[in-house]
Amino acid sequence: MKNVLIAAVAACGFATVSSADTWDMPTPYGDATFHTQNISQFAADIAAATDGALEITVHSGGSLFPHGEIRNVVRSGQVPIGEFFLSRLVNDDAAFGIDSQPFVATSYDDAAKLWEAQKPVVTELLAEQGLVPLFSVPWPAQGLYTNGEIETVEALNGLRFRAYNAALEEFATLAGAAPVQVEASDIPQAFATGQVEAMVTSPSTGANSTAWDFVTHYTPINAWVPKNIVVVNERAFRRLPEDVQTAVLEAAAQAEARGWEMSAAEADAKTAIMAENGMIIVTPSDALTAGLQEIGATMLTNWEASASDAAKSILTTYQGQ
Ligand code: PCA
Repeated sequence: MKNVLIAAVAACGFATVSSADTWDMPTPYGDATFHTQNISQFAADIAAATDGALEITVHSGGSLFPHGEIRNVVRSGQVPIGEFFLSRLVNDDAAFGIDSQPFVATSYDDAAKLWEAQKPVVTELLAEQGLVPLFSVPWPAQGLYTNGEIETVEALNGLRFRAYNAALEEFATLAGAAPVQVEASDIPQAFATGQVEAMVTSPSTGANSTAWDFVTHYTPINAWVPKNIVVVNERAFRRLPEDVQTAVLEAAAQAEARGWEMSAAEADAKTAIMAENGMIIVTPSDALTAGLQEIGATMLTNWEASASDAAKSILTTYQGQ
């Protein structure tokens, strides 16, 4: 059996089992999250394609490093690979944050076009940090979770509002709400303890956090389609045998395509689960949409004011498509 294995490994041209690499991969979201499931498949695909020459151990839900540290530990080489919410890097450069600006790209088609325009700029910025992007996958469009129907932006005034990045904090503030940063896995507890009373997130995160236990209404404002990204430490990547590098890049391309499909399937399926559990799904009123668009316009002006020429070129490329 052992001989057969060695022969098979040798036949594939991959490094022998004794020189196999094991990579720890921190991710921020839980095992029930489709992003995590997609990453588990990515890891399994690499293990299979390399006959175990590279094994990736996924540490989900912030269990190895908290979300806010994942980029830094990949950058420093403490771990070779990791996942995070791309627009969390907006303080480094506005280019990272364009997918979290309201009403810039609200459909998957537009989100794909935006990623096409954003990717080269982001790739260059990450290269300055010794990081290589492997793949990026969007969440379903972001909607509003509240107790009672929200017919105008004014109805959000004074609410304690869960936020997951700087853009959402700005959004909540412009709506007159009080933003509180809470990680996805802490959402149920934050509502249960009264720390927050409203939020904007995808139907995936809404259903996974059993939103029906703490809010009555879901309004699919579908205002933006933000992405997660998986990055690898460049030095760690270059140390891999060339055929293993190729296998990683192939698995990454598959994971990106599969992830976008999983995301699209989730949008309706998870909204249906929320309705089955008694949540009222409300079509946004014209007044609410107009108010939110006004907030979006202000935010985009602010974003442009903080953006480099390269970051601004993302918007012009995207809008010219
Ligand atoms: N879920 C994550 C990020 C965006 C989303 O849909 C969250 O709520 O933290």
